[in-house]
Amino acid sequence: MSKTAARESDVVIPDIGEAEDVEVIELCVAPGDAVEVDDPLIVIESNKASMEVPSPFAGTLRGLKVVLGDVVNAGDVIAIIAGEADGEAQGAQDSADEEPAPTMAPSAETAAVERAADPASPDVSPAADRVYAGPAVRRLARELGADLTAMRGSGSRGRILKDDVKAFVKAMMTGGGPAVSLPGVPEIDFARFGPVEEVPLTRLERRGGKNLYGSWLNVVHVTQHDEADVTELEAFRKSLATEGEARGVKLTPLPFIMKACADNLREFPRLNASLNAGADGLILKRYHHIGFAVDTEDGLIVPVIRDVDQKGVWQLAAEIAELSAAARERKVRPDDLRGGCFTVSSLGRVGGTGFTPIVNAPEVAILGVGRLAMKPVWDGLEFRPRAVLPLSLSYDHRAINGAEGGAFMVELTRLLRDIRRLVL
Ligand code: CAO
Repeated sequence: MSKTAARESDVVIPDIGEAEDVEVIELCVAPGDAVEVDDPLIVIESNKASMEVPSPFAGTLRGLKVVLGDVVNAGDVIAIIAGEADGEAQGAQDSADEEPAPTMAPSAETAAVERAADPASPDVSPAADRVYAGPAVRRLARELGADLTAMRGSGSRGRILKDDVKAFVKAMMTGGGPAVSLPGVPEIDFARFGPVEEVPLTRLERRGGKNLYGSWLNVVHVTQHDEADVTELEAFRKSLATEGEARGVKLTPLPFIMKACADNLREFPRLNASLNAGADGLILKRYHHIGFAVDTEDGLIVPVIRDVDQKGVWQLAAEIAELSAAARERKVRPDDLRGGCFTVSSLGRVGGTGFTPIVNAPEVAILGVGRLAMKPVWDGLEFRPRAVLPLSLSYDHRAINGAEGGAFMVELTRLLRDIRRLVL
């Protein structure tokens, strides 16, 4: 076997001028990769500039001796390459046991490629650090506000080229995607810190997550909290328990809440609306279909009850029971999941005194219901035990201003305090 074939050589950081303690900001290759002479191995960055450290010879990368964030200096070993290296390789230090260790060629000849650091434009996100692109391409992407992690590179081994950035930006400009890039979240190998188990999300959870993410990014959320004194409502509801048994319908607070919401939406039509496509007008709906969140084994489903304002509480209770059973058995019809104007998300049976529900876009408002509790309430003369229901209204601030959101809540709590008002 020839010596050169079996040779393993260290690659070291070449002369980098006066720079010291520079950070490794990108790993361009992984162990097992075939590398050619001048292929970038890592990218390092000082206060003033960043540069690629190219491979001084061709071969197979045996391993990297640095990780992202490491601080390195000239002469530090960064990688081991096996293959076609010979004794004249520049920037390499032989590590094969039987070979003498050649010194590093100090390097005016280094092919390190510099780019100016741009203090006004902080560097790419941790996710972007993992993309395979050179400094010039990174700079171009930064200048154009393009997200390198969202691009596919057309260069060798998926390397992102300037043309890829330009094509990506062109696609964005012509409606192919979002006009701004979003910062990513660092990917972490949690197994480094302790035992972990990965479980897949269900299809329903993935779809729901996508909708929630869309709402989170597009809706200008405000959440307003209030409490309704439902002492009388609860007494009335409990008084109907025997009748409910006879009817085969279980009466929980939810149908009363939905009924009160529908009634209130008639008074506050801007909460029963959607923004138009240009977000410069409101589509007011003259119907009052209300969705309610159902917690199923596979994730959340939101069936919609039609014309809630025109139905009685018994009928609403029966439809809630029917639709939530269908949702849990995954038998709900697609039509029962469409057409909602407003959503109620009740965590009453679970607990909690308030939460910030995410608007079920393109609706503009959602009511979160907490667990009712007995509380001492001051009636002007003394504290009295009252059944108090926590409510949280989230809405799209582009469609609804705070005064209107507040007024909706005041009126809703008034209706729930005295549900006789629902017949007025
Ligand atoms: N405070 C206190 N108790 C409440 C309550 C409240 N706000 N709301 C309901 N309860 C009680 C009910 O009266 C019932 O009591 P009993 O068993 O003693 O009769 C019990 O909690 C269970 O009620 P339920 O859940 O069967 O019925 P519901 O009409 O309140 O709700 C449904 C139906 C489908 C909405 C509910 O089962 C559900 O899935 N909720 C979860 C929704 C969810 O996960 N939302 C979060 C989404 S993230 O935005």
